[in-house]
Amino acid sequence: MSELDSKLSARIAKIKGATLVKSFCYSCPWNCPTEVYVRNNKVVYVKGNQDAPNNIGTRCSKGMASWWMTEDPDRLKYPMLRTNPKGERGEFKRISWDEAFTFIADKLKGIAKNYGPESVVLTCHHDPNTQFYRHLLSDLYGSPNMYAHTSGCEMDRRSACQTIFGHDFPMHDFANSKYVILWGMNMLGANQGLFESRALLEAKKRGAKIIVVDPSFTETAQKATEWIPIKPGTDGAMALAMCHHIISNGLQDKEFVNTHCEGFDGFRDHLFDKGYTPEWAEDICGIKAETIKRLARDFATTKPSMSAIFKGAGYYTNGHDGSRACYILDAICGQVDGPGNLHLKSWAPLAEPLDIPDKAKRKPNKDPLHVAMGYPLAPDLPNGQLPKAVIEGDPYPVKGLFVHSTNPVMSDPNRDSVIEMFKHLDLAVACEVLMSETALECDIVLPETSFYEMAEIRQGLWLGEEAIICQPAVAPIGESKAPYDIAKGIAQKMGWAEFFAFEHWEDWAKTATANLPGGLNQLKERGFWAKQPAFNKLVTDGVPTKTGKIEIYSHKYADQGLNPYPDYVERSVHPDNEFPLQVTHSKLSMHCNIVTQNNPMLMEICPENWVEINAVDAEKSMINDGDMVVIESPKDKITIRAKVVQGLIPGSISIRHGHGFGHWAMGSVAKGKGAHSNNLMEIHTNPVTGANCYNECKVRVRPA
Ligand SMILES: Nc1nc2c(c(=O)[nH]1)N[C@H]1C(S)=C(S)[C@@H](COP(=O)(O)OP(=O)(O)OC[C@H]3O[C@@H](n4cnc5c(=O)[nH]c(N)nc54)[C@H](O)[C@@H]3O)O[C@H]1N2
Ligand SMILES: Nc1nc2c(c(=O)[nH]1)N[C@H]1C(S)=C(S)[C@@H](COP(=O)(O)OP(=O)(O)OC[C@H]3O[C@@H](n4cnc5c(=O)[nH]c(N)nc54)[C@H](O)[C@@H]3O)O[C@H]1N2
Ligand code: SF4
Ligand SMILES: [Mo]
Repeated sequence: MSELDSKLSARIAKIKGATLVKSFCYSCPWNCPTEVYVRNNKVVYVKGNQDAPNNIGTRCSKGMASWWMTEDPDRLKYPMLRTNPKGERGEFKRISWDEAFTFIADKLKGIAKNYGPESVVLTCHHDPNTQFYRHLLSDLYGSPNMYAHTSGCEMDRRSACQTIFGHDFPMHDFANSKYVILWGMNMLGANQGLFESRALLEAKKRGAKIIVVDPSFTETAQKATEWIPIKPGTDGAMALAMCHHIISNGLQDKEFVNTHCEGFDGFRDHLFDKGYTPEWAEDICGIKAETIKRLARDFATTKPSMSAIFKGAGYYTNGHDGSRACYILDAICGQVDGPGNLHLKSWAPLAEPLDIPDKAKRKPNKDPLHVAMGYPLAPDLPNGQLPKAVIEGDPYPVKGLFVHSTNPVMSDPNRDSVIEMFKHLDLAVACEVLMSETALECDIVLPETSFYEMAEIRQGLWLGEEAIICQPAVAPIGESKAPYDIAKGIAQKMGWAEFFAFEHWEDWAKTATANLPGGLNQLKERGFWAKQPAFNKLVTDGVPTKTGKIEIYSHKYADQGLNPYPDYVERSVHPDNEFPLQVTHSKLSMHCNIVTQNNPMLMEICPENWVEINAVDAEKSMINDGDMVVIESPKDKITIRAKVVQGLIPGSISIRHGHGFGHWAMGSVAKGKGAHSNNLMEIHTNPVTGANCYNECKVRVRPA
């Protein structure tokens, strides 16, 4: 028996007599279906759900270590009310749930009376378990301002995808692809669906070409066929030049374009009129015209192929058109929604968990904030603009904020302005598992159950239609409550008890799964429900855009007086003599965002974040590998460890995001580890999509 086998046997022996609960992980947004083994109210083992197509029995290191959530002594255990003025470091006293619900309901009533219900905003990260707060604050209370976190994430590509394909969130069929271009997607470092990472590597083994366009020689670039070290913020120029070369050589898929696309001829004229040639793009992107031409030809002639983008290339003020150009490559080559392409996934037939009758719903009197702020095409709240709205009451007063599983003090740009914002709110509620930096700025902190302690049903992020379930495996820590029970408690104090009548999670879960084949029972038993992906369905049936076609010419843009075709304009911030380096950001493979840094196992492997700096720039600044360095922007400075690397485009640095600041205020493992970069930057918001432009930042670096 190998050492590995014997370890596994020992583990299995340990779980003998344990109960198996089918659930899913949300240590990151990819939600792998999971088997949780529980004995005596303790999680004794976790593994991926063997039958689920998302991860086929596996979990990543973050998922494997996530059981710590159920034992972390720093978890919030009871509701807490602030006792000192905002602006000072938060001090809190323990209160009962009844007091917490009364406090919140009274404040909500006051805000509605004085400013209107539109003045209450909800933001969240792990979006779907927020649905009960949405039922409460939107359907019943009447606020149109129910938002997620997308402006910090893939807002530009989401906007591009909505605009061109009428789809929110495409997946990638790497398994069947022969040629893949990844624009700033580090699939093997910051993993997205585990099946996608695996399929990418298997495609490569089969002989598929993987091209990684990224200023950094990422984990994915290291395994790719070719790394294209592009200058930051110039992907749009390269993608437009590729389109130019494809079209001027007649390599586009003429039949596909004629049948399924709107505005091809105008796009061709636009490219030719503007002179978006490979020669034009060469200096802008730092990529030889010959290389751009070769990639364009290979992409157009090797089928099936895929041009895929996520958030990396979108952290600039020109990210909206850059993302559109990357997807138009797919469109003109007919590489959409077929096997091996960008996949316009269909969604499982899940219903809302609460059935609130229309006559009980309150209609808002004001536009949602993103529209009122001047970003009608934004797929989500331009959250970089939220502090201004709160502080100045512009475009209208914002007085209440619910932050649910999101930590804007750490995650949004310009920490100072986020902290300042909290002073101007009448009601700031944190729904959290730990005392985050944001919770510390709030009036009231509500302890939520972790995903090991609560139920949830949501869409699975696999290629085919998929529903997944999270089931309570262990008892809640302390007095923590699930979102349904918290929303219900507030609803009761508001006089809306009848709409939150369910006693057990299975009751609302039955409503949510009423149309799902096999219903709740089968979902509980298997942990997921999935249907094989249907290829070409959306494209042949017509995509949900205004014209029913793939819109290379964007009617949405034209209707707003914007150029319906993507253009290339330079990003906003450029390094200069005083601040000679361009900031870029990337994630840590052993952590997820601001979620895992109080986990002692992951912190043992990766106790701090760091900055990567090219050897040429490091030598100029007399920085050695492993040194502590000071990064200074015009706004602030941080001290962080440096890694000197060859694989990063000179003139830029790459800051790994996740640690730092007070992190977390009461998290004894995380506290004080690493550095937080989000106060280096001023707020730059993409003018169309409302995305945060974290990389619009110039700095200088010196030894600490
Ligand atoms: N291990 C781990 N996994 C995660 C997460 C995590 O924190 N850790 N977070 C999860 C979340 S919320 C997300 S959104 C995804 C993120 O998944 P990714 O977007 O793949 O992750 P990042 O590391 O942020 O990668 C961004 C890349 O963009 C590159 N980049 C920067 N500027 C440019 C540019 O101008 N052009 C191009 N082409 N590239 C550029 C950066 O160098 C970096 O490699 O990962 C998810 N999974
Ligand atoms: N500089 C820089 N900034 C970035 C990024 C970057 O690469 N660089 N990445 C951006 C991206 S892609 C994203 S998606 C955002 C993410 O930023 P956020 O929206 O802040 O989301 P997370 O960091 O995933 O989660 C934050 C909070 O969720 C809490 N939490 C964890 N699990 C639970 C739970 O089960 N219930 C509840 N109620 N709370 C929970 C954690 O304690 C933590 O405080 O950050 C963005 N900010
Ligand atoms: S990829 Fe995300 S959801 Fe899957 S196991 Fe890892 S942390 Fe959990
Ligand atoms: Mo993200």
